[in-house]
Amino acid sequence: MKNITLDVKGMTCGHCKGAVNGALTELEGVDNVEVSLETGKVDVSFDESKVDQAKLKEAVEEQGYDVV
Ligand code: 9UX
Repeated sequence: MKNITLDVKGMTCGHCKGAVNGALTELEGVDNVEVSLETGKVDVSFDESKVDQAKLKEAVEEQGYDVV
């Protein structure tokens, strides 16, 4: 299991948080997601044999947010 933190721009309300959380959680191999609206940080723990950082970034971007 690997832990990373994505720096996400543009999340300001609870729906943003839910959208990002849901998009990541539904990915195969994602174990845990923690979204902070205050800091824009999204902690993700995932199985490296099933998913990678690029996929996680893509899933967040598909929801309409920029990942730094
Ligand atoms: Mo809330 Mo987020 O109205 O893009 S869903 S700010």
